[in-house]
Amino acid sequence: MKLYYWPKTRAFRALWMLEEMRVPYDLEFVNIRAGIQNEPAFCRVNPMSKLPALEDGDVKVAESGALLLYLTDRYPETKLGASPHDPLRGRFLQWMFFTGSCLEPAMAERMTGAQGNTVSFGWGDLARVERAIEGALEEGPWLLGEQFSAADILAASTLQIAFMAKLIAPQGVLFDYVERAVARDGHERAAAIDHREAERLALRPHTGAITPPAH
Ligand SMILES: N[C@@H](CCC(=O)N[C@@H](CS)C(=O)NCC(=O)O)C(=O)O
Repeated sequence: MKLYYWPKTRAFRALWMLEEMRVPYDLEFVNIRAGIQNEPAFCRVNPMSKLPALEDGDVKVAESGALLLYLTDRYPETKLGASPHDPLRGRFLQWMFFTGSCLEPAMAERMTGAQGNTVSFGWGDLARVERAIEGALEEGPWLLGEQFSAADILAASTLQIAFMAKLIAPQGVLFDYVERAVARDGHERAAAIDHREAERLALRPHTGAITPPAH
């Protein structure tokens, strides 16, 4: 299994997921600063020319929510999802879609300072998005209650960016949630890899499509 990756990008979500699952994978480095994502070879993997993307045998999947969902179905024994017969499946799918369709656009809107129409815009606004996540966290430490899932990887890694970008004040239920998530071993392993590769690639910023990882 091959993860198309570049450090300090949304590919971190997939890296975190793979480290939580502890399944074998290879990193395929796509230098988005050098425009390698626009080369035809990578466009065949993701027509949007964006990271992350995954290749698993004949399967190609991009869009971080879809990619993480693919992995939960592929490796159900890692228990980072909810199977179609699990009563949590509905809520699981809801939160898997939530980051890309509500949290991220609401953050982007807040970043631009634009005043949106909260009724017709699918994400409402950032305050509504925050309330929705806070409400879910009343039931337990994670979005599905006691069970940590891929949906938490998507939401927590994105909220972390919201705190760093000062879009949300770093306090309260959401901040505690992110702190819990990033304290997990899987996150620590992924963060160490991301940091190592960022350092290594900063030394050679004009590398090409494929850069072997450091061993
Ligand atoms: N909706 C996509 C967004 C992915 C995305 O925007 N990735 C950025 C890096 S954080 C990227 O690859 N940008 C390269 C480009 O747009 O050319 C997802 O969730 O996977």
